[in-house]
Amino acid sequence: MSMHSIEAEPFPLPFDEAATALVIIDMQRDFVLPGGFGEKLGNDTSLLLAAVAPTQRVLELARQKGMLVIHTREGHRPDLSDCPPAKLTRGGQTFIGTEGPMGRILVRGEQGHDIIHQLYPKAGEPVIDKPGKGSFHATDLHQILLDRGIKTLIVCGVTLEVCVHTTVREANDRGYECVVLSDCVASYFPEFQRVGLEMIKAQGAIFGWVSNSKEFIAAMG
Ligand code: C5J
Repeated sequence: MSMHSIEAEPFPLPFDEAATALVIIDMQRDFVLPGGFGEKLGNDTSLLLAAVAPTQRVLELARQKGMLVIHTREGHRPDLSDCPPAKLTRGGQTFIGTEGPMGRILVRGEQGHDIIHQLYPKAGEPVIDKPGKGSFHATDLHQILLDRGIKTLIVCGVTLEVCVHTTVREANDRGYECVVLSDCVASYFPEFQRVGLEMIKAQGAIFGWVSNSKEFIAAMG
């Protein structure tokens, strides 16, 4: 056991380093880089790029400390058989599976589906390929966390109000304590970023805690 306490809102959270995992959600080229799916939907990807450097610092420390690091990717089989038909035509347009500047959009194995080089997984770090927004739906994430005795999740990634929120809400229901690092998560919508963080920590940590990369690094000593 190696206990720490992180300054967080709504109150500091003690955590055992050996029972804590860093979860980095969907830092994929299609979402984060200009020319990907996110930009094709009309979004400003620079808002997401801002989360990369702080997440790199957190990732580097987690690796140094030998913490479990988990990466997720949203995407689908090349034949799209795991993609609900409704998801294909959201917003009245078809994006998923069509040819984009970085290969077929959100299709596994394509360049755009993979993780940006700055946060690229190292050998031995589990990569969870998920067809949904949440990281538990139709994946083996819960089993991996159970097997390692994980109790606390330090959460980074994009987008805050979609895949990060869905994951944290589900994780909270499964009994994990989640700390979302505010500078390591991002949304295409500044208002959603602000309100999304408020929602997590509301009502005495209704489904998690909010802190930041500096506090995580300080807590780890
Ligand atoms: C979205 C995600 N926003 N990773 N995916 O569609 O949040």
